[in-house]
Amino acid sequence: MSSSSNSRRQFIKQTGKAGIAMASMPIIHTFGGLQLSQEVNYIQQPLPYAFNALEPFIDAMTMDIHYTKHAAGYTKNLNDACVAESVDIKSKSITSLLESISKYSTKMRNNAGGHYNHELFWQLMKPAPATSPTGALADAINKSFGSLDNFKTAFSDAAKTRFGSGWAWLIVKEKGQLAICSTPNQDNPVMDIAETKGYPLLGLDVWEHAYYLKYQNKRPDYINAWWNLVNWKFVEDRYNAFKF
Ligand code: MN3
Repeated sequence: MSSSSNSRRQFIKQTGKAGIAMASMPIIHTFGGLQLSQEVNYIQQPLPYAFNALEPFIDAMTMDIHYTKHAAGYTKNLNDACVAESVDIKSKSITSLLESISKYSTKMRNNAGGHYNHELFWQLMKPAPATSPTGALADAINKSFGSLDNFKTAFSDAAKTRFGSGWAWLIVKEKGQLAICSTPNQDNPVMDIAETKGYPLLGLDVWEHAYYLKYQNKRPDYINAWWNLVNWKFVEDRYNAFKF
């Protein structure tokens, strides 16, 4: 698939041979004192499905441009900012960078967020997923929001009412409670400057670049369609990474 070879070329271009050895080493990421091993690093990973795999809900051209242009740009600019601002990406996890983002430039904030958010976004969608969560996550959603339908309505409202560009989130806070919030631009709840802080379980990109080709100004139609793609198993795995 072309996305895979593009990513490979980009990976080699960005990191060189030393980067390949580095990427094979496990990077431990922490959040709120917890160690999480499934986090993203500073390299754009291959898209886990074809550009057209999410049709009819998200069209192939949108996925192609979104992944190869917008998201790839955030990753490149993040790496440039890390060089300019002396961030050692071999030792500093992306999560810990986000947790201290107020110490860095606006370029770092926008692109560290853009990189992290998109790497997460690709993984939490898949073609024909299970239509609901199970296990501890299902219990937590029912306890926090009353029902899955109530949760989806509240999350959709957060996405619909985010003015301009941004993201809607389901997060888990340090003491384990779930919450819904939204952030502007490429900010996210991991950042120290976020109004509501937590570990993102689920995030929805409501920038126009995510939906305009197919849905134009109809953001609510995009949001309603997106629920057909949520990879609940992946969301559950993120939730279960917490040991309460
Ligand atoms: Mn986007």
